Amino acid sequence: MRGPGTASPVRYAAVAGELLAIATTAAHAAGELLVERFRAPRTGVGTKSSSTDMVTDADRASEERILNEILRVRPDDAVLGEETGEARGSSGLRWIVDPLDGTTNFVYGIPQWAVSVACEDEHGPLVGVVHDPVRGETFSAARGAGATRDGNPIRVGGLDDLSRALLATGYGYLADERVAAAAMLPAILGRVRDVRRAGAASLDLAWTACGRVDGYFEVPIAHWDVAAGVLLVAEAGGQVASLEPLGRSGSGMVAAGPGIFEDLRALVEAALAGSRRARGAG
Ligand code: LIP
Repeated sequence: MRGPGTASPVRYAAVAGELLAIATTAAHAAGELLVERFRAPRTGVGTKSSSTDMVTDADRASEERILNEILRVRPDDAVLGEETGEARGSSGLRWIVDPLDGTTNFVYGIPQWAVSVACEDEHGPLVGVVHDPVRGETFSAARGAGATRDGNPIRVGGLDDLSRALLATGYGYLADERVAAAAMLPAILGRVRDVRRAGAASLDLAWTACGRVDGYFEVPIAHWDVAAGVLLVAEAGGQVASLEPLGRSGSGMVAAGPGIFEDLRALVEAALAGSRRARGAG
C-alpha cells in the first residue's frame, strides 16, 4: 500500500477541510453508538476469516451509521468498509472504514478499540480520523496540514536509539500466520525496550503519531485498520512503509519517528525474512 502521496497539499486544502469534517462527524456518531453497545450485552456475534475473527451487531451498526453519514453528503464517492466491502464511486475519492477496530477487545470488554475513517485519492490517504470513544480522544490529519489530537498538534517521538524504543504490534487471525509473526519476536525483543500488543492497529498508529509509543509493526494488517493511522504518523513527522506478506493474508506495516525508523524497518524486515525462510516462504 502506498503511503501518503506527494501531490501538492495546496491543491487539496479546500476539499480536505470538508472531508475531514465529514470523517469526524461520522466517527463521532459511530462512537456514541458503540459506547452504548459496549455497556450492553454483545449481540449477533459471528466469525469471518477464522474462528477467532469476530464480528458483532455493533460492528455492523457502526459501519451503517458511518456510511450513512458519508454518502448522505458525498453520494458519488467510493467506499471500502470492513464489514460491507467495496462500493464503487465516480468522484475519484474512496472512503476506507473500520467501524470497530479492536473487535476482540470490544467483545471481551477491554477498553482498547476505536473507529477509523479515512478518505483517499489516487495519491493515498487525503484525510484520516481515529476516534477513541472510551478515552474521548480524536486523532485527525489532512495531507500537508499536520496531525492533531482533539485539535492540538501532535508529533511522533524524538527517540534516536532503537534499543530504547517501546513498540506496538499485533497478530492476524490465522493461526499459522500468528505463529510466523511471533517467530519474528526473538530477533526484535532483545534490540528494543519492549513490545506492547494492545489489539487495535488504528490506536497503535495514533499512539505512534503522538509519541505514546515509539513505533509500530504488524504483518499481516488490513488496509482499513491502517488507512487513517498511516496519515496520522506521516503528518506528525513520522515515516511508514509496507512489509512483505507472511502468508496469504497480505502485507504488513512498519511506522516510527525519523530517529529510529530506518533501524526499526531494517530490524523488522530481517526478522520477517527469517520467519519467511523458516516457513519455506523464501
Ligand atoms: C484488529 C487490528 C489489530 C490486529 C487484530 C485485528 P479488527 O482489527 O486492529 O491490530 O492485531 O488481529 O486485525 O479485526 O479488530 O478490526
